Amino acid sequence: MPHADSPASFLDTPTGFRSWLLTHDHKRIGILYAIAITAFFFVGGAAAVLIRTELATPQGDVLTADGYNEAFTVHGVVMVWFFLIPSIPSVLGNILLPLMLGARDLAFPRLNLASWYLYALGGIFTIACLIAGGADTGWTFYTPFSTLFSNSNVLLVVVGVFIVGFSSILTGLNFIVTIHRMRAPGMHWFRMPLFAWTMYATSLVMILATPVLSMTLVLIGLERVFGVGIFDPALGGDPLLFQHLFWFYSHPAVYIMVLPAMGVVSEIIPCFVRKRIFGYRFMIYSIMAIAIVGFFVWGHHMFVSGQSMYAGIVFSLLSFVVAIPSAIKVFNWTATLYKGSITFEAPMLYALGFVGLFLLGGLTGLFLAATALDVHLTDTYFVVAHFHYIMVGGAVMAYMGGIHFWWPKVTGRLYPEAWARFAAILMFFGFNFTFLPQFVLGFLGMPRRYHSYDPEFGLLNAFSSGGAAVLATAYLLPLGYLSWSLFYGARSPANPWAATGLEWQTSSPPPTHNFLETPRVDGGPYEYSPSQAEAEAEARA
Ligand code: HEM
Ligand SMILES: [Cu+2]
Repeated sequence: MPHADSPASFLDTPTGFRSWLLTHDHKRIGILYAIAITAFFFVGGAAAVLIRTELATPQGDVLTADGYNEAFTVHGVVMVWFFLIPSIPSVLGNILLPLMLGARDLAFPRLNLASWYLYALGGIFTIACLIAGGADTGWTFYTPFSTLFSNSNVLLVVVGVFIVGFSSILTGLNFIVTIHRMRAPGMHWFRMPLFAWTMYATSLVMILATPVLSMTLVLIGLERVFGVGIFDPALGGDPLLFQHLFWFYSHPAVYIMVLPAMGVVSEIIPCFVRKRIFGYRFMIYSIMAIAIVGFFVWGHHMFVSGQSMYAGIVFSLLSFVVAIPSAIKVFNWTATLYKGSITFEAPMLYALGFVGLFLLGGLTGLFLAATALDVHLTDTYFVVAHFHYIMVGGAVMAYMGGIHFWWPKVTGRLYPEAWARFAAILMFFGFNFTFLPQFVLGFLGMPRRYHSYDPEFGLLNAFSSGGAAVLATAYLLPLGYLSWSLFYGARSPANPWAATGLEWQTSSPPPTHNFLETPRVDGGPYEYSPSQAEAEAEARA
């Protein structure tokens, strides 16, 4: 309830540049992340524009072959490590987790600030690699290419990714301790919002898997600089070892990207349906199952690598198993809609977009998990389409939904709703326009990572590039109207959506320590009622 003597917001005090760069406030650190991550999104986006411009026609006429390799390497490295992995946890998680738990900050505020500086330092190394001329290994740094053949800039980007990994580990540690130790009185485990649960599961993956990646990157450095034989057969090493180590991290990492997205969607849907989420406990079991089983499926990236056929069969089966909890979640979101009082505000449009696109991404993942089919589809555009449906259609959609949903909470301002709905719809169409043709292209046999291609693939690629232009426009729109709303948007009440989470019980924007009095919790997280929905509908009529 905002009133005249409502406390000063975290945005207003203290003032000055230094107070931001040395802040210990989780909300301010979240905003620092948001700024850095948005910058990287546009760096990665610029590379995507280059890629799609080159692929608009079959001839390799825009970039050289090497230039193209560098473009997709920057694109992948930046989008995965500097945008998607940190995005939801570091921005929304940082800002919301303490608020949702009724805490005054994270458990280790200084460590939290250190994580941001590590992120920035890793980013500097990566940009330095770009300025030095770029690397061309792809975001996966496969050996022996990265150790024997690529140029030495690959070391700069490997160091950058190594450093940003520590940012991830420290954030995970911080979240886990916060969730264990700092929940408000009455908030027991099965009263936590699902977003907090996904932060918990994601943090576990971050601290268990990321060190494996860090170690692998160190080994690349050792081989490249000192000639220690780890991956190079001539020195007694094994190149496949790299793929095992890399995917042991990187498959769980796709759940670092998508679990938080599921958390965001689980907050948005009940709010705009005015119903409790369907199957709350099953949602939690599914979240944990995904996080755990996700550690045992990495070999599905290696079906054609020459790994043993029996290993292939086991990895295939386990990959089907990991789809079950994801399917449960899709079912539960859908069941939440059933007989709900649904309204289509912008965050809800993004959330619904997520459910549909994630479903398509997940189902095509099953195609790829079938070993016989994967021999045909691996390293084709089918794979590119598949992971973009998960990572962009899924995770980026949810991130955008979350930014809109909590924008009034963090900034104290409302954004222009009509523009926001228009951008959400444009993004959905632009996305499908770009990536749906790529399923067909891959199925017809177009391989990924070539800068020119057979003219028979021309039409579908032209579609895809056209769609990319639409999608790029859709991504620029929120940048415009959200910045506008910072200065000219109407003031938001504390709880503009009439949502139930603890974060909505404090003023918008919240005071530095979040709550004037520690909140007490005596019920579940989604106590929306049908009678409330009816009253609202009457008020609107
Ligand atoms: C957050 C958003 C995104 C993420 C996380 C992402 C991630 C990735 C990754 C990991 C790759 C693999 C790179 C490689 O081949 O090694 C890739 C490839 C690609 N991405 Fe994205 N991407 C995103 C957005 C976009 C957008 C908006 C477009 C188009 C406008 C796009 C177009 C492409 C294309 C064409 C390739 C294929 C490059 C090739 O293999 O020839 N991506 N992306
Ligand atoms: Cu995988």
